[in-house]
Amino acid sequence: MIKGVIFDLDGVIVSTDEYHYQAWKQLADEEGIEFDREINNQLRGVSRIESLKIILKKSTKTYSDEKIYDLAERKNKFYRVSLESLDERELLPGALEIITSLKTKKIPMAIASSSKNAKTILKKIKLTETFDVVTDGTDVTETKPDPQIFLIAAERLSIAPAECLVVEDSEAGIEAAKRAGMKYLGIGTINSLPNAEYRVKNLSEISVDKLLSL
Ligand code: B16
Ligand code: MG
Repeated sequence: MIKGVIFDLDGVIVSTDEYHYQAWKQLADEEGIEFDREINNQLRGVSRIESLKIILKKSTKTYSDEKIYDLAERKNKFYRVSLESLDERELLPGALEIITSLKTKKIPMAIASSSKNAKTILKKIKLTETFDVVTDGTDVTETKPDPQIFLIAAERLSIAPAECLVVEDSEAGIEAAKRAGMKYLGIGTINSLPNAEYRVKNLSEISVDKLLSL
């Protein structure tokens, strides 16, 4: 029985995934590194530094740790500029309705996002007070597909992993949910989430009762 729901943020609740793409694209273009949407798909749910390491595989240059850190900072600056204009209009279809229904049913909810910008994003979309627990990239030492972030969220909710449902748009996140021993719902397509048995295109395609019976 599902007693708590753990939401990923980017790509599930809010469409900041496109902002990440644009920021990485700007960095890659400036550095002369090949980068496209297919490579971008591998970055979903993955931490900033790990994302950069995936991008740099396309470069012939060798980068020092210091340079890697500088590049990651530069990308984050581009990304944070686009976050300035973020508001509720960027909420993804069905997200607010599902969150509101779960709140009405008094189901505890958490955010488990790899992003170190998660709290800024929640403020921008006016959902800071909505979640019982917010776990983000500042709380973890391991990135998805490691289950750490979901296990911390469950512990903070005081709910056993087997009684938690994860809602995720990334392959890394689905893998992390499986490794955490949690139920999951994938947000995406057969192409973006080939390994998600339970999947919808967005949250407008599922009722709260169906979600809780997965
Ligand atoms: P930041 P999520 C993830 O958020 C994004 O999907 C991923 O593309 C990004 O690299 C990661 O956050 C780190 O974000 O650079 O803001 O710390 O999907 O786990 O909510
Ligand atoms: Mg995501």
